[in-house]
This record gives sequence, C-alpha cells and structure tokens, in this order.
Amino acid sequence: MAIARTLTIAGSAAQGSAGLQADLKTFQERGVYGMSAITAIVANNSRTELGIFTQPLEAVEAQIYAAFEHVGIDALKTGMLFTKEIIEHVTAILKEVRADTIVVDPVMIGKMGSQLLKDDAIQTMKGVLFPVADLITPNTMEAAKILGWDSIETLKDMYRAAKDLHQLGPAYVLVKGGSLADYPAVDILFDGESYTEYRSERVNTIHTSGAGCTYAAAITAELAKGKSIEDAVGLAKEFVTEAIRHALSFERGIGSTNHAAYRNKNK
Ligand code: PXL
Repeated sequence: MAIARTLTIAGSAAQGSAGLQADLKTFQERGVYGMSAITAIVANNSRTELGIFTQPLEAVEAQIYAAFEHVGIDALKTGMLFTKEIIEHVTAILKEVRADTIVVDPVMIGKMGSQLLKDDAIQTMKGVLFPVADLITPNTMEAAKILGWDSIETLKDMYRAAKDLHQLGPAYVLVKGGSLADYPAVDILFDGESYTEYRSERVNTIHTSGAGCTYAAAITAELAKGKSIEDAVGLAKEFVTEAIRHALSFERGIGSTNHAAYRNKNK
C-alpha cells in the first residue's frame, strides 16, 4: 500500500505536547507515515537545571539519511534547530539529497519559555535555510524578531511582514496571527504575488502548547499527500483550531493541544 511519507527534523519535547511528539501524532492523525530526526532533547523540569540536550551533528545527520535512504520523503518539516551549526548542517544535507517540499517552522521560544533557537542562529536561519524552504510559518513574535522589528500588532503589520519575509527566499510565507489581541485568529499566506487570509474564531484557553508544531505538521502531511499549499494550510488551520478547542489541561500550568481532536469533529 502506498502511503505518503513525512519527516520532522525537530526537538524532542519530553512532556509530549510539542516538538517531534506533536509532529508524529499529527502525522498519524492525518494518515501519513511519520519519521523523526532529533536535534535536541528538551526536558525542562524542577529537579535539574539541565533542560536541553543538544544532539551531535553526526547524530542529526545519521537520522536524516536513515529516513531518506530506507523510506524516502514526500514532505518534511523543520522545528527546533537550536544552533547555527545544526541549521547549516541540516541545510547542506537537504540540498545534497535534493529534498523538496520543505516546511520551515522557525521555532524560537516554547510556550513554557524555553529558548529553542540561540540568538546567534537567527541570521543563519534567515540566510541559509529560508532560501530552500517551500513555506515558512512564523508567528507574529518570530516574524518581528526575524525582521528586526519591535513588534507586529495589526493585520496591516502582518501583511507587510509576509511581504518582507518573502524577500528572504522561501516560496511561501505564512504569518500566524493567533496572538494578536484584537482579532480572531487570522493567518496570512503570501506567495510573492497574492495573499490568502485564513480565519478561525479565537479559542479562549491557555493550553496551547504545541499549537505551532501541530499546525506546521498538519500542513506538511497534506503537502506529502499532494495538496496545494493553499489547501494544505486551510485544512491544517481547521485541524489546529480543533486541537486548541479541545485542549488538554492536566491541571498544572500550560496544557497541551489535543492532536486527536479533529478526527471527532464531524461525528
Ligand atoms: O512549541 C515549540 C516547541 C518546539 N519544539 C520543542 C519544544 C517546544 C516547546 O516546548 O519543546 C522541542
């Protein structure tokens, strides 16, 4: 049986809501075959100061080759890449294996506040990785940081940001406006010529850990199955909105997006 194949190159989020755990759960929910290459293990907890365990470049490289050689890839996404060395190495491999359909989620800060991209790696992400991306998916905070702006506060700012980010080389830019206070959750897709707006109602919850990862993973899954970027984003927006609407609280701090919620949507 032929099945679409996806890879996430990302961090492990030990608590299960975000990172490659979110990606693999989402891949499974969307009916594609999921694989992972771990860049770093994130395990923040109260017992030890050590929360992030970066993997050696050789380990990252070996995992990516394993996915390409043993299975093959229809679409892949990157999440937490953490260091400029990892970004450079991953980009070189993706060029060498001629990967296409690359979704870059420029993950910077986790919902629990962990720094998931070093400050000196932002330039590398912009200059080296963005030009090979088919789609980049920054939220407004990430978009502002990448562009060197103070902040993005309005829909108009989001349109300008999408345009400026497109200049950095990705085929498509999706600026996610979920954190803009005065609007429903509006996201803007730009392909260099035209803009598409995606809207959903704002869900009032703090339990959104993993939302960005889940959104980008759902897009990647739909692209692997052959959907256009416009349609993949539309489906993924519904998928992540449902995951936020039915978020899981666990009654301690910020809870998880519910990666399995969408399957019950129309039941
Ligand atoms: O949600 C962003 C994110 C991405 N990747 C990893 C994470 C997190 C948030 O905690 O841990 C590995």
